[in-house]
Amino acid sequence: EKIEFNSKNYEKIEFIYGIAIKEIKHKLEILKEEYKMFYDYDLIDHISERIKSKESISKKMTKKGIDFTYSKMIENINDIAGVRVICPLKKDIYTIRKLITNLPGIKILKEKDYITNPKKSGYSSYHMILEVPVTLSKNSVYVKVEVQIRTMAMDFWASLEHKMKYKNNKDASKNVSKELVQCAKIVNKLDNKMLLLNS
Ligand code: 0O2
Repeated sequence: EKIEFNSKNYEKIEFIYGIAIKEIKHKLEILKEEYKMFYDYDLIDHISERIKSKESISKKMTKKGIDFTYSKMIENINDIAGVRVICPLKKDIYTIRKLITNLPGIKILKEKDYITNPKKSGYSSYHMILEVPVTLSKNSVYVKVEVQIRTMAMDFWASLEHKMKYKNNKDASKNVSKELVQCAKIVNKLDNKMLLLNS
């Protein structure tokens, strides 16, 4: 059935995704504090979150050629809820990934390693699609959350590139894209150097 994309319905969906974000963010914050307290180590610099706007979701669904129903949205759009974990060093990414994998009750649906295989744009990050259990008064549901893990340097690149290009409908010039790929390579060199200096 085709459900109308009215804001009241979407508010309820947003509410559930919001709880899933809180659940996973809380667990990550505990790990951040534990590393600081017990190992005197800053594993995580900071964590940010966002819920995708309905405009952004419908744009993505149109692009993927999926017509809009709530069930199709929930099934096909993996990043309605997004959590970003920013860490100092490249090796921290894999530590965080492992810690997330070991979280009881959390299922891993999909992983994409754009660290080992950066995107053509130069984009580098580790993506995980999780299923987080949300307990409500009458039932429990699994909610998908996309976690993006990246270094501070990768985050610097991604936020600037996003502003300059990614969200822009008109394609950025070929030259700018090429320069951004070069910048991503420099960022990668910087991350590797910082890793060496810290070991
Ligand atoms: P926004 O504004 O961040 O929400 P999937 O169905 O999951 O297989 P999807 O969602 O295209 O397909 O997966 P992908 O490419 O692994 O991850 C998409 C998200 O990663 C994007 O979300 C961005 O946050 C980020 N991302 C991917 N490629 C790039 C890139 O080249 N540059 C930057 N800056 N970020 C990138 P959204 O929904 O596109 O945007």
